[in-house]
Amino acid sequence: MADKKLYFITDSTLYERDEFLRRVEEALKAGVSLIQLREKNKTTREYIEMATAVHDLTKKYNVPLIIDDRVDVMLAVDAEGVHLGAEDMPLDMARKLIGPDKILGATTKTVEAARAAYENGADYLGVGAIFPTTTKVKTILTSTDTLSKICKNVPIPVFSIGGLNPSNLDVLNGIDIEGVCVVSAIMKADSPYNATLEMQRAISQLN
Ligand code: TZP
Ligand code: MG
Repeated sequence: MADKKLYFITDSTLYERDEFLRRVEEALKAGVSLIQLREKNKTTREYIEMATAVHDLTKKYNVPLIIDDRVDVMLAVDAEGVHLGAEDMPLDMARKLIGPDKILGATTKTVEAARAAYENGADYLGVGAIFPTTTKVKTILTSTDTLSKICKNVPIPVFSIGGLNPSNLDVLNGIDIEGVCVVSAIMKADSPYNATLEMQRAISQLN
């Protein structure tokens, strides 16, 4: 099986702009597979400005940039995809707006929601939170049993998320995930570069 992927989701609230961008670039240098820009408190203008700056970096490293929540921001900066949850634009509408080639991600917490997301055009799923998280998010815990059932019942890639770090990834052993999403494990690390390498090492040991 191909190596599982590391999907880095950002949180810019923790740092000044330059330090935030420096950390994002460290994660890119260390080889994250995907980046999601996740902004909850910015105006549309600010979201677009940050997305443009992050997209300049991700293009340099040839890593797809996914925009959280906002189809309009994703289209405005021509990012590679958008990630939508249950309170965001319905997936079928988003698919119509973004066309067939952009990446459409969806958050799901049940097998039924996962099937529906697939049928409505999602290209991949985020499933969690697997563990409690310190990142600001409205979420509930999702068991590894549900994660495993979702992987077996949808034909698209599934990423696990929520409180994951190199020391607890072993709960994912034997589950057919595409990869792992993290915010804190990279974003809050002393060295995002080293933290990315450590996550990759832990991911590579999953079976
Ligand atoms: N969705 C479910 S948990 C979560 C999101 C966006 C946050 C994950 O952050 P962390 O810091 O990796 O626990
Ligand atoms: Mg959302």
